[in-house]
Amino acid sequence: MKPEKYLKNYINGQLVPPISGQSITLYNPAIGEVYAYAPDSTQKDVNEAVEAAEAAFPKWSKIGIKTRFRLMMRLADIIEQYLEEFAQAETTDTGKPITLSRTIDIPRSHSNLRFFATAIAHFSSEAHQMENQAINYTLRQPIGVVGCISPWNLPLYLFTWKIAPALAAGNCVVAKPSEITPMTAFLLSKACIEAGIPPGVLNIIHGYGPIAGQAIIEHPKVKAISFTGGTNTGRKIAAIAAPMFKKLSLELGGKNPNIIFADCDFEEMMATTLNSSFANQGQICLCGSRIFVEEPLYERFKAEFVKRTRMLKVGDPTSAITNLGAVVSDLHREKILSYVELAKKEGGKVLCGGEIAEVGGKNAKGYFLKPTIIEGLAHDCRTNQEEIFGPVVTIMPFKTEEEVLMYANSVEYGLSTTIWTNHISRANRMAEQIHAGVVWVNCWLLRDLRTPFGGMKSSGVGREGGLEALRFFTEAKNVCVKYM
Ligand code: TXE
Repeated sequence: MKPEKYLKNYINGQLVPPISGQSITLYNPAIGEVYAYAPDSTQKDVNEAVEAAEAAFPKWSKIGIKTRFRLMMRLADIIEQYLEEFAQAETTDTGKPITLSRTIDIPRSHSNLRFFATAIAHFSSEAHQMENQAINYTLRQPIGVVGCISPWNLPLYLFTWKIAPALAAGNCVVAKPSEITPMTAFLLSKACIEAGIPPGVLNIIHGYGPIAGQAIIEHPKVKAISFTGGTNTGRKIAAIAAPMFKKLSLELGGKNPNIIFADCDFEEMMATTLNSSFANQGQICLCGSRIFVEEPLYERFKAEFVKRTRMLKVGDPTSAITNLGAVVSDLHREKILSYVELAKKEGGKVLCGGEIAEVGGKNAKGYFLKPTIIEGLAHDCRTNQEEIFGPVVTIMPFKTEEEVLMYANSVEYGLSTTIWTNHISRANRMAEQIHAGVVWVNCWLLRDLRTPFGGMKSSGVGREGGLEALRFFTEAKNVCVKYM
């Protein structure tokens, strides 16, 4: 299960080069150098993948839950067996600390497959009786060929999060990982071959979003799209897919509030807040990037948070003691730094970080940034309204629940929120009024795969996770039988 220098598409059970013969250059963000090449696929490759998926669908959709379960569990076992190879590949591709790849990204990927392989066996549909007249029962049938498109921040984790429910429900899939981080999706292709996944059931196309990604969205035979990525991309995808009446699940950006009341468990909150601010270099759509602290706690929080942030180790992601690795690309680092400049112009004071982290040796040319805390900004300035998607957070004091609720809900996004308090009624009151699809009380990123997951407002449309994902990847058909 070794990474290769020249990645291939996985179509109809075969590893094949792109028809164009062109490739995309892949950089190791922690080294700042080219290390591999991915296929620069076009509509022609997508057409072949859709054709293969369409041909595989009749058999796969009728093969039976037990067989689908067995094959998906085998695929999960292979990922687990090669966990170290997958983890190393993920870290090379993304710049994230190896500890994260080993303990979160890859374990969650095989869990996704196991979870949905099992969930489908517990999936049921409804029946509605019309007294003395008729019985309605609802069939939940696989849709056919579906498209799954995922981003670069949690590559295999999010790729499998979409593919697993689609396959478990009996669909055939054409999937595209991010062109910035395609290596573990390529390894997944090899794992599929080893697991004996029937040809055409899963097809993995590599390529640029506006070319290969868009070809998947536009293809008339792709009936449903599950997408995670930027809000602007989601908007473009919706504009193409809506007039074709495709089913859409969009998991987009976030600008999540972290609301800290003075009565919280300080130690637990501090340790988790460091994590929710800077895990994966702040490149998780669920990171809490706006931190609101109740006034009596503000100064104590600020002093401790800055002190602990300064102690975080930025550096070689292959080292087990690194807290923050590299951000995903040079371009992305520029974008993040431009927001720090904007924050200063808007009157913000940089309490720590705000600049490139100089990491020497083999990492001298890598894309590192110091974790950054900014204070003194209004809740409605651009820095506090737009998604930065890096290791940058703002801190702001508040006096009342009403005030902080207004701040929290003032953005266009509505993905997740964290609330820190030991006051149970307040936690429930806040949770009810907050604009977010996911609310954590006294914790962060504690995920039960059975729960609905997704955002409101510009953070997306639809919910993934558990039965929601299985509902999304099936077509409901009601059958009404009259009593005679
Ligand atoms: O994402 P894109 P990018 C946010 C974050 C980041 C910004 C842009 O703020 O800075 O989005 O990141 C494919 N048709 N998030 O540019 O472009 C693309 O190839 C079909 C939040 O990397 O949205 C990739 O596979 N597909 C986020 C996927 O979409 C298209 C995670 C995501 O890429 C396409 C990542 C098109 N026209 C970034 N254009 C989260 N919510 O977790 C692109 N793609």
